[in-house]
Amino acid sequence: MTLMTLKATARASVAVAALAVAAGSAQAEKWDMPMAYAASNFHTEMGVEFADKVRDYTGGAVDITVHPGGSLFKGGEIKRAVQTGQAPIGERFMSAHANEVPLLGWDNLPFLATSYADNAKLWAVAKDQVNAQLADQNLVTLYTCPWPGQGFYFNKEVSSSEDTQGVKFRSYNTATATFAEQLGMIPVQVEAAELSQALATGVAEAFISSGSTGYDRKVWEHLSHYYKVNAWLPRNYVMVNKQVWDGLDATTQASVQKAADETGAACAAKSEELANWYFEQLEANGMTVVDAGPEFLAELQKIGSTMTEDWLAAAGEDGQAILDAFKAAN
Ligand code: PCA
Repeated sequence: MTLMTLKATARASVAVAALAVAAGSAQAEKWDMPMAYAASNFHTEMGVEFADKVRDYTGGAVDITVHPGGSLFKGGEIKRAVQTGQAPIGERFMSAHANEVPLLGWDNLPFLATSYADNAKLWAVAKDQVNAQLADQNLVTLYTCPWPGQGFYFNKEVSSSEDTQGVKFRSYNTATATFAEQLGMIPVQVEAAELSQALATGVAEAFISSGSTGYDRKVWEHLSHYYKVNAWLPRNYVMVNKQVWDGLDATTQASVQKAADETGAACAAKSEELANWYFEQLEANGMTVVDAGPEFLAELQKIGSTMTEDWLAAAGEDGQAILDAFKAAN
């Protein structure tokens, strides 16, 4: 170590000590953070990076431990755990909660915002209302991060809904269950963490997702075809219990938010960077990865318009306002 770096390190330690003193004798906040997806998934890796940044920027005052893959709470339990304070912080797929709070399906609208840039624009116009509704749920949103575009996995070639009749389909929220039904499929909701098992046991034989989840779950062991549709880019969000958040002083809140803003931006960039790489991995493992054919796509688009209408009916004026603002921004 050079004298310069020694000095810098010493200064940094003093700064950390000073912060600890400034925070009085308050104990470091130790937060367990349940996350829903695989440890090796980019969302989770970014969650770990977020925890590191928070530790750094708060001078150790907030110390987050990430628990991936639904290991602490299952994906479907994470939001409730954070709402009720069983976990101070957590991460989950936002549109999974659209059955309770319809507005949270804002990112699940087929063929509306299919590029990362458009998805960012859509979030920009949806953010305030979505966050307000989450605040009503006792949650403070720290950052969100998009998955790559959604397409269909099957164990055979599919060119139209003639091929999908009676297929057992793994859905991840109410909207995708409806989507499946309109294609004559039989939906069953399964967590990403349990997807490999569902495919292995025949509980499901098709699903909608990104290349990312197919890769994480090694679905080439069970399925043969991926149809790129890029129907939407749904987001995960990292949320904190409101009382826990309100218990932090303003400086600590600002430091955590800075870490969150940086992580949200880095995570979206990572998602975009990996989107095609995932397809390459599916192909390298023997899957056929192609664009959905014109007949299938036309059917999906038709069903997509119904899904948007259903969402608007459920989300009401707030939903319409988001759509209008998005269109005005384009
Ligand atoms: N993967 C998650 C949500 C969206 C995605 O791409 C899943 O399939 O559960």
